[in-house]
Amino acid sequence: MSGIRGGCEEAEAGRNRLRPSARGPFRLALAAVLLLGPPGRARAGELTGQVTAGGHPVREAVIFVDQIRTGPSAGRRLMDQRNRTFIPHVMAVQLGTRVEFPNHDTVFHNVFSYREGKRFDLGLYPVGTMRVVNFDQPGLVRIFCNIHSNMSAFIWVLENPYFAVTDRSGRFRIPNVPAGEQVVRVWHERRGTRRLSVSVPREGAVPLEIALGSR
Ligand SMILES: [Cu+2]
Repeated sequence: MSGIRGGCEEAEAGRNRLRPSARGPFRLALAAVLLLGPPGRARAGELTGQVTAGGHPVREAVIFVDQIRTGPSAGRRLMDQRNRTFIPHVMAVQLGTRVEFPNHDTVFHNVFSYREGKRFDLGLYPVGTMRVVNFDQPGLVRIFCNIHSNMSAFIWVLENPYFAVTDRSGRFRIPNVPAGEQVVRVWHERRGTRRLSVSVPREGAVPLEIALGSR
């Protein structure tokens, strides 16, 4: 928005030099298009690619743009409990997102997080009911169940919306990343982390092939 405003001021200045005429508004619009590109198109690129380890695709890796803070989200997401498993196992959310933890299982669970990031303990709650957590602190949250020690999940709470979790084939796509030099971080539960510097163009996609440790 501010970029477009700035462009109009430049176009206005140009118009003054060109002498006002009946075609002024058209020239102004043309100048704005030449300066800024078509209206509504942000100065942002897209990160796409694949995360691999030892030549194999890595699913459930989190890719995110670091060091950009946008406002918090008012969004809601869901982490289900079925068959003594958290679904999904890995999630990334924007700061301020409320995550629902419904119990759709046949047994009680007691969901908690006690280490870094958001800490909470939802207590025991019956099948068919739900608890909600507001993720209002950035960072990685490790989630467990007090009753079932093999249950675990991870939620990355991020300060901007530029993130993705890789799919089954290790692929990801992050649209609308602000142009410029950006720090991109990659995390996987067992394959470790990577940190890259990526030059994001004002338009178009940057293909990334990211290899993690093959342990
Ligand atoms: Cu449980």
